[in-house]
Amino acid sequence: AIVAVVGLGYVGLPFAVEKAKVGFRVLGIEQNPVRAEQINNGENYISDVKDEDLNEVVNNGKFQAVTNFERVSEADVIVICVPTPLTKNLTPNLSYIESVTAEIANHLRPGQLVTLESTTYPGTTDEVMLPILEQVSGLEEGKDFFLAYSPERVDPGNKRYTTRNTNKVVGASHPVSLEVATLFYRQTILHVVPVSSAKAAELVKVFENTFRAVNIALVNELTILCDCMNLNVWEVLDAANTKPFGIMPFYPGPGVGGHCIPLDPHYLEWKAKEFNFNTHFIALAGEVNRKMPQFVREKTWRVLNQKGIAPSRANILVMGVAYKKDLGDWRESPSVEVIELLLKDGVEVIYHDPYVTNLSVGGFDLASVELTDRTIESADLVLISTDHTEIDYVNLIDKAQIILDTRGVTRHLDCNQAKVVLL
Ligand code: SAJ
Repeated sequence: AIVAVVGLGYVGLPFAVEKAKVGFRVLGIEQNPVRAEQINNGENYISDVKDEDLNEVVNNGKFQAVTNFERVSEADVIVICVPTPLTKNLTPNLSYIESVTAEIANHLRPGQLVTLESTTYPGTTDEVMLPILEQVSGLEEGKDFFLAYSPERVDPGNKRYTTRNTNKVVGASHPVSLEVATLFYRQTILHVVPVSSAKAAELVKVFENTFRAVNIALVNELTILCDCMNLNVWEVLDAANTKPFGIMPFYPGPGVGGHCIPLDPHYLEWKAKEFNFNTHFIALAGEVNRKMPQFVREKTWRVLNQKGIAPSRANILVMGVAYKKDLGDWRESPSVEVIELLLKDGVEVIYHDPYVTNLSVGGFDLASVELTDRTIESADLVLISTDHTEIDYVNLIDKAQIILDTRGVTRHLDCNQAKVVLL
C-alpha cells in the first residue's frame, strides 16, 4: 500500500519513517523544497527520528519526498500533518489545512482514506475538510472515499514512547470510514482506540493538552503561594505525592513552552465561544503559566539583593534554554523569556545548554559557553532553567556561589544544599 504524508515536520517525518520501515511505500509531500531535498539525500532534521532509519528507507526506495500533489492519487491513504498555528489573538489559523485539503480534493479518487493528525478545534474535520473534499471531487464520503481524524501524541524527546507504541485514538463520523481508518492504523500501531466521531477524537486531543496546561498552572500557582508563605513547594508536592495513587506528576517551572501546551487549549476556548460558553480553566491556566518567567525574574532579583548585588551589576549563568529537558528546541521557551527579561534589567547573562549552541534573544546573539569550573565560580548566580539530565549538578552546586533552581532538579541530591534556592 502507498501512504502519502502531507507535512514532514516533528509529527509527519517520524510517522512517515515508521510506516516506510514496516514496508509501506511512503510519498512525503513537503512544501519546503529544502526539507524535501534533505530527505531525498537522507539528511535527517528531526531529533526524534534516527538517522539510520531515515537513510534505510530512503536508500531502499520506500520513502521519498516531493513538493507538490501531482502524485497524490497514487496513494491509498493520505495522512495530513501540517501545522495549525494560532493567530496573535489566539484564534485558529486553518490556512495550512484548508490549502492542502483543496489540493487533495483536486486529485481525490475512489477508495482513498484521508486522515487529519494536526491538533485542531473539534469540528475541523467534518465542518471544514469534508465539504471541500466532497464539493471539489464530487465523491461521497463514507462511500467513495473515507475521512477520519487521529491525533498524534508524540512527546518530543521521549525515548520510551514512540509513534509505534503510543496508543492512537481514531475518530470518524461515518462507520465505514472509522473501520477503514482503524484498520490502517492497526497495521503499525500496537493499540488503536476508535471513538464514534471525528469531533470526539479532536476533543480528546485538545482536552489532553488542556489537562496538562491546567495542572501545570495549578502547581505554578501553588509555587507563588508557597513563596509568599515561605514554604518549599517541592517538599509539599513530593509529600502530597505519597497519597495513594499520588497526585499527577506535575511540577513548577519557569513557564510553559513548546508548540502544543501553551497553544492547544485555546482551540477549545475559541470553539466554546461559538456556544457562548466560557472555558474559565483554559483562560486562567494560560494567564498563570504566562506569569512564570516574570516570577523567576523577581525571585532572581531577591536572591541577588540578599547577596547585596544590584541586578544591573550582576552576571548570571543560565543553565538550559530549551523549552524542556533533553532536547534542543528553544522556540517558545520560557527560559528564553527569562533571559530577555534579565537582559532588559541590564544583567550580564551567559548560558550553557548542551543541546542549543546558539540563541538569538531580544536583539542579542548568544552562544552556549563551555561549562568550566571557572565559568561556574565567576557567576554571581547560576539559574537552572532547563533540567537537562546530562549536567553534573553536584559539581555545579559545589562550584557555584549561589543557585536558583527553577526545576527542583537538585532537591534530591545528597550534597550541601546551603547554596541552593528552589523556585
Ligand atoms: N512543564 C512544566 N511542568 C510539568 C510539565 C511540563 O513546567 O509538570 C513544561 C515543560 O517544561 C514545557 C511545557 O510545560 O516547557 C510543555 O511540556 P510537555 O512535555 O507537556 O509538552 P510537549 O509539547 O513537549 O509535549 C506534549 C506531550 N507531552 C507529554 O506527553 C508528556 C503531549 O502532551 C502531546 O503529545 C504533545 O505535547 C503534543 O504534540 O501535543
